[in-house]
Amino acid sequence: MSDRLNEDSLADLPEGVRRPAYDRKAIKTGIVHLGVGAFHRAHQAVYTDDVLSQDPRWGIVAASLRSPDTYDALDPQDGLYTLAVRSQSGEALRVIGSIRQVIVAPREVEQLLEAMSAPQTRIVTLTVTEKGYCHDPATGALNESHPDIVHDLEFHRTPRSAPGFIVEALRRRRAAGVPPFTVLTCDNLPSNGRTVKRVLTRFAELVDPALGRFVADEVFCPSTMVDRIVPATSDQDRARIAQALGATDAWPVVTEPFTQWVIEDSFPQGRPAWEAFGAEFVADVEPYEHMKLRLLNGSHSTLAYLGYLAGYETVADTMADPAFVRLIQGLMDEEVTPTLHMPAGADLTAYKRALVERFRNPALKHRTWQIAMDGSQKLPQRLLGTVRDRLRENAGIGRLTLGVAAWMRYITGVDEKGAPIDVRDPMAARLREIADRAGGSPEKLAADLFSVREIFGDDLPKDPRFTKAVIENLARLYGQGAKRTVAEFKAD
Ligand code: CS2
Repeated sequence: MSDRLNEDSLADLPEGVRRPAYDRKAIKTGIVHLGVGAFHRAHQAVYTDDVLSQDPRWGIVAASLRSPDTYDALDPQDGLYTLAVRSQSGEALRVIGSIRQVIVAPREVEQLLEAMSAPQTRIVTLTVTEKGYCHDPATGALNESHPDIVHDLEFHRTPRSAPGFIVEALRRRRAAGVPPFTVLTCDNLPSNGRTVKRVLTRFAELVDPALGRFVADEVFCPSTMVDRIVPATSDQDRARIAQALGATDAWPVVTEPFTQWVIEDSFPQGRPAWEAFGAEFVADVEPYEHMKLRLLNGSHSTLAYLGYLAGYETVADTMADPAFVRLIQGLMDEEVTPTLHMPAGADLTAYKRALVERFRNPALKHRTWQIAMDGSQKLPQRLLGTVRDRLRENAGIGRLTLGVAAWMRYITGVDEKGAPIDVRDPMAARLREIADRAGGSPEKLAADLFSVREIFGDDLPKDPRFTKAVIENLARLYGQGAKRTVAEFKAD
């Protein structure tokens, strides 16, 4: 047996390992994906792997927009990798075959553009994280001074950014008389389809006004809600999975049993029948998106900042503390749920109950530090939109503002014991400068952070109900630490 997972070793895998139920050689490329991280490989690539057993048109060419790491892992494996679904009752392994090829965009610009421009490519999917859209998180507009956008507008034939690649490929298709692909964003952005459409249209308009009109009129960007918890793969995972496979997989992905995908059904060029494998097609994704971003991601970020500060390494560790469970349940029930407007039949109580169980899953080592990344890009849709809705109703925001305050305490870059925090955020340098200037004063730290318009907009800093609550919570975090603040938390 080969010691590496690949086409040759597939047949020798142990019986319990599920593998592609189709002939990989017969597959065509129908989808180009940008951002081939763990999330894509545990979510869209899995639904598509299922579809390929019925319809060979939808193979994926996946690109990394930055590092060659995934290529280095998957290329020697013929694109194959293991999906490990973990719960308390064990681990199920499945080899996924839907990714036909991995491209490293920075060194293969032309190859990626060719794949995107090919007539048989009908859909371009994206998981490039919030910051990959090069937009202003508070307004959702293209950030025209973003260095990658400045570069891509000047050299639009050799782009670097996701919007740059998409618009250049659309330009080529239009020039060649090939209909545009559908752009399917699978990131946790508010109204993600509309946001990506706005960003692409503006970018295209800056390249050429006629191209801008073309994007506005003819490119479809359905919104989606995607959900599956996918922690970063650890070396322990690699070793355990290699043992079970009897072959090495350089980059398996580890996830939970739960998975959900809600998609707006507007694909004029056709689409895979993902609904045959659990995806839901609906007319309006927004209620589901609010439910997920506000309940799941809002809780996640709150748990991540507070849990990290309290010394908890993972979400499951944080959820083993009953005071944190109480806080999160209160956040969901009292402060988030009243802002949601779900279609008839949606069972929020069951959804929230399942969420608490998912967060508790001890088989997933989802680090609080991982979720804490990129807070400047996440806060607006996870917590601040809910805050705005609550303020409009003059309703309580005690827990929401504790989450915001915990983020502020976290980005100071020094934890409660005086040890450094490795803050990863596209705004890290600016945030750190603000924190250093504040010199440990919660009032000054909060006031200066409120002035970061890209996060808080123009309205929230002017609302004393919001600013006062954040400052009070921040003062508590400084004064008594996160663990005690959560243990003694009382909503007003
Ligand atoms: C997490 C999400 O890292 C994060 O910020 O909140 O990636 C979360 O695990 C997914 O959205 C779950 O669907």
